[in-house]
Amino acid sequence: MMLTDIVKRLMESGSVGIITHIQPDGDALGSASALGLALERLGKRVVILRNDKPPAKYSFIPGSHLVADCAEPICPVETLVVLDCADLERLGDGLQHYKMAGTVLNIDHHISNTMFGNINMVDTNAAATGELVYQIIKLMGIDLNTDIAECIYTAITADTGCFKYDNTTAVTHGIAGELISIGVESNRICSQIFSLRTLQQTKMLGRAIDSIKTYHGGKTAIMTVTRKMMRETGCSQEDLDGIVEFARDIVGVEVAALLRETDDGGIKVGLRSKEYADTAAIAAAFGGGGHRKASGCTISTSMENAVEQLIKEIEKCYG
Ligand SMILES: [Mn+2]
Repeated sequence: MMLTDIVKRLMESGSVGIITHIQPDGDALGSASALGLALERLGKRVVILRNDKPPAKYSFIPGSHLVADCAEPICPVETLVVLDCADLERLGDGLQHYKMAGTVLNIDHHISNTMFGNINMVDTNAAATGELVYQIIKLMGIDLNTDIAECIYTAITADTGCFKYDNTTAVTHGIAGELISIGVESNRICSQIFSLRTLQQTKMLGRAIDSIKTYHGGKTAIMTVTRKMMRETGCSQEDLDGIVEFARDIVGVEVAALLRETDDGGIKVGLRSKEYADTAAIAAAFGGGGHRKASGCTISTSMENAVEQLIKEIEKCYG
C-alpha cells in the first residue's frame, strides 16, 4: 500500500529532492543516486541534496551531476524523498528542506524510524534502503541501466557487509543476481568498499587492534581511539569505518565497541554484536540508535568514564 502510494506520488511530481542522513554511508549514497538517476530518466527535475562529504571510497558512485550542497538554497521541490534516515536530527542542514517541502516521502529500514514523512515506507526486513529503492524503480516501470544497477548494488553490498550479515535474505540475493546480470562488476565493488585501505588506515587499524581490552570473561571487546592516535596516523573519522569489526570477530566476543575521542571533547561509540545482543538497546541508553547488530551513540564525557558506563550497559545483554 505504502509502496504504491509512494510510486504514485513520485510519478505525479515534476520536481523531486532526495536527501539522506548526515555522514552518509554506501546505502545512503547508492540509494540516493539510484533513485535520482531513475527519476531523471522519467524527465523529472531531480536534485540530490548532500549534507556531508561522502567517504572517498564511494566517489565511484554514478549520478554526481545531480548533487547539490544542501546548505545552499535551491528551488523548492514538490516532493522531498528522505532515504535511509531514521529521524530528523540525522538530516543535519537538510532540515531546512524538510520544512519547506510539499510532500515528504520517508523511505527507510531502521527500526528506530520516527515516521516523520507524509508517507512512510519503513521496512525493517529490508537489508538496505537500496532494496526498497529497487522495488520503487521497478514499480515505476523504469529499465535498470548499468549506472542505476551499480548504485543499488553498492547500497546493498554496503549494508550487508558483502552479503555476510544476517540481514541478507533470499530477496537480497535475488536482486543482486539481477543487477549482476545487467553488468554490475560485483568483485570490483566489494573490494572497493570493503578491502581497499590506505596506508594511514592500515596503521590506524594496527593501533586500534592494539588498544583492544576484553571484559565480561571475553564476551566484550573495547577498542579506543584517541585524538592523539588520529593525529599521529593522519586519519579522519571515515578512515575508522569497519575497524570495530576486527574486535567483534574475535572468537568468544559477542559485543564489540569502538570509542573515539571527538574534537569537541565527547566520545563517539560504534557498536557491533555477533549473535544475540541487541546493540540498538545499548546505544539507546545513551540517546543513540541503529540496528540490532550495528548501532552507535555519543557520550559526552571522558574516554575512561565512557568505557566504564558502556561496560555497565553492555553487561545487561548477558542477563
Ligand atoms: Mn541503510
